[in-house]
This record gives sequence, C-alpha cells and structure tokens, in this order.
Amino acid sequence: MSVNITDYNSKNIPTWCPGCGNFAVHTALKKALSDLNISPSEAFMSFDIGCNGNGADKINIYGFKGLHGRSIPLAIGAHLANRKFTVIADIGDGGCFHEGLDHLIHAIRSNYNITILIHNNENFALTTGQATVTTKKNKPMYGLPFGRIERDLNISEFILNLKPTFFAKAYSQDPLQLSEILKKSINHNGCSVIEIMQLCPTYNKEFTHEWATENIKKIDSIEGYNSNSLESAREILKDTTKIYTGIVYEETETKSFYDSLENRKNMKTELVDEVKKYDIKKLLEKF
Ligand SMILES: Cc1ncc(C[n+]2csc(CCOP(=O)(O)OP(=O)(O)O)c2C)c(N)n1
Ligand code: SF4
Repeated sequence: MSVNITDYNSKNIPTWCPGCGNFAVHTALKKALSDLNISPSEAFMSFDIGCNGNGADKINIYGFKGLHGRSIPLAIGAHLANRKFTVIADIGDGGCFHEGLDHLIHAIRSNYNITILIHNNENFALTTGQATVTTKKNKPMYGLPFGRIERDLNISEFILNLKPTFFAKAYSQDPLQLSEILKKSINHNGCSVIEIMQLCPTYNKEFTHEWATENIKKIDSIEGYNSNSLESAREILKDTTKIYTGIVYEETETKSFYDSLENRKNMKTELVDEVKKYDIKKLLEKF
C-alpha cells in the first residue's frame, strides 16, 4: 500500500507564529517519509521542550516528548529497541548545544542509525528569545540587553570535527531540498545530522527570507565538490560570508553501532522481541 503525505497529518492545529520555519520543516519531513513509502506506524520521532518540540502532536507518528535537551537519547533507545523503525530526533539549537550537548557527541561517535534534526533558529525561542551559542555576539536578547559576551562557537565546524558519517545543512524555507536530504539521511546506515537554518521571525528578526535568498548557496552548485572529503567540507564551513546547504559530508566505511555488536550478529529478533516479563509481586512483598 502506498503512503500518502496526508497520512502524516495530525488533527492538532500548530501554535507556531506566522512565518515560523517549523511549518515547512514538518512539510519536508512528511514528504520525505511518504516518498520513501514509510508509513506512520513504521516511524518514530523524539522531541524535547521548545517551539520545535511543540510539533510533537502536529505530526501523526509514533513519538515521545521528553525533557529539554534529551531528544537524542530517546531516539537512540527507540532505535536500539527496534531497528525496524525509522527514527528521527527533533531538537532545537538550545536543547542540542546547551542542555543536551553530551548526547550529540556520543550519538555521533557511536554512529547509531538515527537522524538528528537540529532546528537552528539562533535562540531559545519557547522561553521568549534568550541567547544560545548560535546567537550573534552582542545582539541584545531577552535577559541580556547587551547581548552574549562569550566567544563564538561555529556549531557546523564543531559537528564536522566529531566526524559524523552524514552531515548536511538545510534552510527551513527550502522544503524540497530538505526532503531530499532527509531521504538520504534516512537511507544512511549511521548517525545523520542535519542542521536546519530555521526562520524565527519573532526572536531572530535579522535572519529573514530576503537575507537567506541572498546569502544561502547550494553545495550542488559548487563544481567538483566532493562530499566524501573532510577537507572540502572544512573549506565551505570556513566561508563565513555564505551559508552552504546540501550534503556537507558523508562516508559509509564506518559501521553503525548495532552492526558493530558481535553478540547481535545473525540475530533474527529485535531487542524489543526479547523482553521477558517477570512477576515481581513476591519481591515487592519483602518491602
Ligand atoms: C533542563 C531544562 N532547562 C531549561 C528549560 C527551560 N526551557 C524550556 S524550552 C527552552 C528553550 C528551547 O530552546 P530550543 O531548544 O533552542 O528550542 P526552540 O524553542 O528555539 O525551538 C528552555 C530554556 C527546561 N524546560 N528544562
Ligand atoms: S518564537 Fe520563533 S521558533 Fe517559536 S514559534 Fe515563533 S517563530 Fe517559531
């Protein structure tokens, strides 16, 4: 049976601000999943707290909404329990690079077969626009009238330095490109990281569609770009005058975490099939 994009529609009405990039990100996601003929009962998404996390009930899919910054470990758990699922971790730049940074690092180095969707709107939006690591330095933000004073951290370079087996950048208002990237990331057997430059017209007024149209370039337009080369990837991320979208880097040599487990070789069952049930009544009576 073929899957239709509308199968992913939920009855809940989005509460995002008009012009928010989250609308188009959800459209891209639904398109990618339906194009791959993955039904809502074969896909799982984890969410945390944030405007992006408020999308948890806006898509008809198996899901779990957890604490802020904890979307990635939830996705890892779901994936290891049942690899038949397509697993996507949805997270904001705040949750990913502040509350939950350790999870990103270990998901990448372990190479779990999940897709991590980072909504980079350059602020903590749900809590009304505080500065994150991606907020421009010295830009006045709620609670920080003179802006962030800490040094910059280029998160794209940071991600690349962790040597993910799949790393892409996207722009929320280009859902067609994002859905193509998503399809490749879902088919990639390893940890895929997609950093989405997401419009937030409420708290990041400088990052407009006009600015993006002027400054965002597609990696596909770079002649001879080699997405298997870390050097090529470093070159384009160094260029601070432009943002490049598309697949920055990918490699298929590194085995995924699960495929590296000797004790799971030739196993026909998923871990979830092997869960045993014990009657703990007698044990509880002791207390
Ligand atoms: C552990 C923890 N720290 C802080 C908060 C408060 N909090 C909730 S949402 C949020 C901002 C979310 O920002 P981000 O993850 O970037 O997502 P966005 O809202 O921008 O989509 C914060 C700081 C929380 N709920 N839990
Ligand atoms: S505050 Fe920003 S991220 Fe949140 S819903 Fe509004 S536009 Fe979207």
